[in-house]
Amino acid sequence: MARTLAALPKAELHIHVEGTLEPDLAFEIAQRNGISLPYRSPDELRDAYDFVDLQSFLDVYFVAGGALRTPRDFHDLAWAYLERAHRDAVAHVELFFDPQAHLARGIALDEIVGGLSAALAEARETWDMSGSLIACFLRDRPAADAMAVLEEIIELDSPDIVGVGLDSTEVGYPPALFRDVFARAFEAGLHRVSHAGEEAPHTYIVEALDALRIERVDHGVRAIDSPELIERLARDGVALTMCPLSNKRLHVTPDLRDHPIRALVDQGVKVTINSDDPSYFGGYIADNYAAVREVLGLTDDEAAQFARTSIDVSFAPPVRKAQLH
Ligand code: ES4
Ligand code: ZN
Repeated sequence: MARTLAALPKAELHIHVEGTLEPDLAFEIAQRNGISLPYRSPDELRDAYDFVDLQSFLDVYFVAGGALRTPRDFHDLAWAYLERAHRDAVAHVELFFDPQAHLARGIALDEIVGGLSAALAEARETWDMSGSLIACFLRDRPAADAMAVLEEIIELDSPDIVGVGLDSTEVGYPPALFRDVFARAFEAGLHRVSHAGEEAPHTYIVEALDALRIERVDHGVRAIDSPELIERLARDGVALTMCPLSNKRLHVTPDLRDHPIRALVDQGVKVTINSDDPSYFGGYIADNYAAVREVLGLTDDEAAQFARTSIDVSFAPPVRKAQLH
């Protein structure tokens, strides 16, 4: 029996928790914290979603994220996302968060992680949804700051934090700047991922593989420009966590018919479909699956293959993966 895309059990592996902050919740949280956002209403915030590139999005994303202060805020944010993801049959999630964005406002790491972890625990109890956290470093800030945060993460020793990532402004901040940070993360037994090849060329992907020893590439759109890299990704089974609606909104691939997802899959690359910052990009994970199905003319079997791949390339323990297959 054909199952709808929203009912396929799937993992979401490229999702920034701050990017799930819907305007109404941003205002509710700002109000209870006595913070005034530089927009008069949720609608006015929504009107600012007129992005021309990654930076114009990040500017709004960090301002709205400024409403978040307390463990309860982080809990409520993650919980709203998890409830929404459950409706799209997300059975496993690896939530990105940006500790530096919040530490800079005087919030402690254990307050951020405490709130997020409480929401993950509730999702586990309520729907048997598994989940973990990936702490992302802001690549446009000094590597020494990232290293200091990494030491705090290692010290905190949260069972929920399974890995580290690299995000924010890409062009001009090549992966190798973070070589030592990722070496330390490797040594501490943390998984490693990085945004690469979203706005910067395919060479950033190669550099992230070589210098950071990443296990998955977030976005990786520009891999399509290098046959050699495509072959390497396919051979080594390094997955790409792609986000078609994000790429459309940020003008990475303005016309989804030009998205490289199909060409990469056809050449043997493991590709997953994710929502990135769904509050900002006009769709949660099933909407991203639907967009891909529509432009690429996917069959139900092909759509189901994306969902299976997402579970396969997740960092869930093998016993959990076996349950989900
Ligand atoms: C992001 Cl789409 C994207 N790219 C890079 N960094 C990010 N942080 C949140 N969303
Ligand atoms: Zn992202």
